[in-house]
Amino acid sequence: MADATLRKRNATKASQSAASSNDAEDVEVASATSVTTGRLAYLVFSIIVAGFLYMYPDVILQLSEQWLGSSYVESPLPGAGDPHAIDLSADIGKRDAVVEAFKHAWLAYERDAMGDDEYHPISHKGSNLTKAGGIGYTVADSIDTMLIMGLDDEYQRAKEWVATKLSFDRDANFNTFETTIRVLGGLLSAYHLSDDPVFLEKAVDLGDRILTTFDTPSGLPLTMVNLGRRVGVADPDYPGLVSTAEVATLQLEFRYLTLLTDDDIYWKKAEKVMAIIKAARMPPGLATIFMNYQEGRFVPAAIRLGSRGDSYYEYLLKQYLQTNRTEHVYREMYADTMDAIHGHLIKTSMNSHLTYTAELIPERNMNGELSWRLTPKQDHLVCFLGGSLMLGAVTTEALVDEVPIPPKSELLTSHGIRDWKTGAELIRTCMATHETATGLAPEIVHFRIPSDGVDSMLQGQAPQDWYIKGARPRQFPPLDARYILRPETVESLFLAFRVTGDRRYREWGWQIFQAIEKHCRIETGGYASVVNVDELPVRHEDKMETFLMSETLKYLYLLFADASVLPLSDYVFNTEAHPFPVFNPPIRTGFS
Ligand code: DMJ
Repeated sequence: MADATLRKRNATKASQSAASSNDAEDVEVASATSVTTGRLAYLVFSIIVAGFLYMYPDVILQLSEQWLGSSYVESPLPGAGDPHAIDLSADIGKRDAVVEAFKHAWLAYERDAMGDDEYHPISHKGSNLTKAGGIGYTVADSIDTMLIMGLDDEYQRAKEWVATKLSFDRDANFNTFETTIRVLGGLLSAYHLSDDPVFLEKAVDLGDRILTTFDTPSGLPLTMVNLGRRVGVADPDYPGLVSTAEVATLQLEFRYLTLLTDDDIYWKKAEKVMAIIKAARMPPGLATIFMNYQEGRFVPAAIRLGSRGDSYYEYLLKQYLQTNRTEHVYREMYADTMDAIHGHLIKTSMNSHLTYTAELIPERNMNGELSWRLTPKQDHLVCFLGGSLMLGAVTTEALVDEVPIPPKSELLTSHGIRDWKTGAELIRTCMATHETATGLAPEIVHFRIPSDGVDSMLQGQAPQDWYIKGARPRQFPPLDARYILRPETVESLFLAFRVTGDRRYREWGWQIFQAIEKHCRIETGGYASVVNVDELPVRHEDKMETFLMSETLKYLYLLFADASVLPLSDYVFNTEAHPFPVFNPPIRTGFS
């Protein structure tokens, strides 16, 4: 109504001025015509430019970058450090301290439990995953770290064990995903780094046994494999289901196996999973953590970057990088996914504005209608994402082939800048979760939201930004309070350091290393998990996870090593930190 009145008043005013001067009107009409023509041309031009910008923003940015050249004002990326102070050379003292830690872990294992799947450093014992005997879970997972660190004596003994004792002829059920990422991945990396055929022989034997898990109506692999009987086995705890991360984190390993054997069966089975996921996706980019393996579709379940989701996201990027950025389908899937994550899951905490990823939990009302509840919970597992986003920004969203170190914002697309910022902020958040009594981060944190009730529960002692759910003074700590020697934060620090050269990431990595040394190191040998990161003196759990030697100490070593060791331009790391070389695909690949 107000608008109509206003328009009417303007029209009256215009007709009044027109009636008062006809000569002037002609002139004005003539000039109005030329103004109208000019405006129309301008409008059409603007629409074309806007349309082009909308469709090809990166081309425009690239052209302007080339045109403006070095005179273009460089804007620094947050978290990229000072471009004049980068130093990618080794910090020898710290690097060697990590080697010493690795030896402390390995030699204790070798002394007490050589060949057993797992190690218990307090009781000085080993154990196997099943009664049928070990499958080299710890040995295979550790060999490439020895090769990278130059520990030749340890390597020779481990290789001898693989050559003479390792057998997969075990009539028992093993987790498909864990066996692939730790044992198959470890053997493949060991083969690449040593060129010793024994590792490839064992890898092919294991790969062939795992291949049987893909024999399902959809092609999604089953959760377990009976290695001795060569048959896939469904998970009785989740009938009809497989977890998304588990089926979508076998691809780097199986594709590399095809490259090494010239047998494309491994590639095809692994790629089929990705095609199923692409076709089955819910709103673009979103994936729940469970799929139905009969029908190859997602089922209502949590959506998160943490457990059962994490490495699905990691491998989207890494599949694109593994084949030298030639398979654009993965770049597109990755881009959709990062958009969805930013649209639905990235949040900031109430007080210090820490960036974190929330989870979406499905709920049904009385009428069976589905809705999604946002939960401010973040697993430590999510801490891989910070470094991964920064790496993704400078590879999938780069406007030039090789982005310099540190990158300039002008060389990234707007999505690249977004991902970079989120990545750098997520690392800051993961470091904030290390602000505990031990300096170690808990397994799971919750971020504060107004309705969490924590203020009244902890009367006056409520934390500002995050807390460990269920932790109460003088009570047995919840599982969320543990630190089990996980690598994800140091993995991100390694990636962030490699793409920035900013020594702050090394300083943070050193802090974490020192906390591990202080609270997890067992004097008689090995390292143990901590039951509560907020309790001093610490209580240990008698277990040294295999990923301490394959991931945590490897990433720490690489963080302090010269950046020419396993450069990110030539290598992708599987989710257990086993490096595979980047290659051009040997067969026609990709799906749409
Ligand atoms: C590792 O086995 C792998 O990194 C996996 O993707 C997630 N969990 C552990 C380490 O925390």
